[in-house]
Amino acid sequence: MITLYHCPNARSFRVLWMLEELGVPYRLEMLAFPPRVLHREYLKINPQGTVPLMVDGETRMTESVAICQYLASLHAPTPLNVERDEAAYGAYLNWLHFGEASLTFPLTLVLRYALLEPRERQQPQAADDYAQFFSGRLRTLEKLLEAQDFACAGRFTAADISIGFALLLARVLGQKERLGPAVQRYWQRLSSRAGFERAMSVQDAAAARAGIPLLPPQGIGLGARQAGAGGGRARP
Ligand SMILES: N[C@@H](CCC(=O)N[C@@H](CS)C(=O)NCC(=O)O)C(=O)O
Repeated sequence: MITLYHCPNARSFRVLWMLEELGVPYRLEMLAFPPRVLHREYLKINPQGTVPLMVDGETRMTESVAICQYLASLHAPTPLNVERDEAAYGAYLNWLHFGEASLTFPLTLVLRYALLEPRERQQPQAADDYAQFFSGRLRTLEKLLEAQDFACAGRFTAADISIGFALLLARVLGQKERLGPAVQRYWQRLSSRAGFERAMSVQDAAAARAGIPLLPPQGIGLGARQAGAGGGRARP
């Protein structure tokens, strides 16, 4: 059975949502964020200290979008996957990766420099610049969603899960005003899905059982003092 290591509202939520949409059985290991600071023993199974970590037999994966792509193709045929012979195959891969590389990346700098770092290391200017960078990246999505309901293929796919997580993170970080009207309508479509609601309930119940807060802690720091094997000041 698949094991998923997950922190509340972290990128591992993409995988949790994907598993719920697919109806695949899994075991959830809930960790407090950031795990490399709050769960030092986790570094033994994932030296990077990040979530997600998904273990499926001999397969171990730590990239949330790659895991979604893996699960979609492994469980094909499923509407969540876009097959190589579909016209939207290229668009599917593009939007899958856009969700992480273009949309989530700037938000992680907002998270770090507006929230996670101790007050003396916070950088409001950098946080604001990257929040604006996020707005710029949203323009492409706004235009796309003025013309269609989902990212590609005329249906809900793993690409929407990838993008949907970035929108969730934006909301957690107080950036929801940056979403234009078409993106807001898209968010409503995604977050009212039964699969999304199940994933949220599973997450919230597991966090409550483990006494783990749903919001990232303020000022905990990801700097050199607490850094694990993959950490240090150079990490974004
Ligand atoms: N590109 C990776 C990034 C993984 C990642 O950085 N996850 C964050 C949570 S959203 C994390 O665990 N951060 C804790 C840390 O860097 O110590 C993915 O998409 O899964």
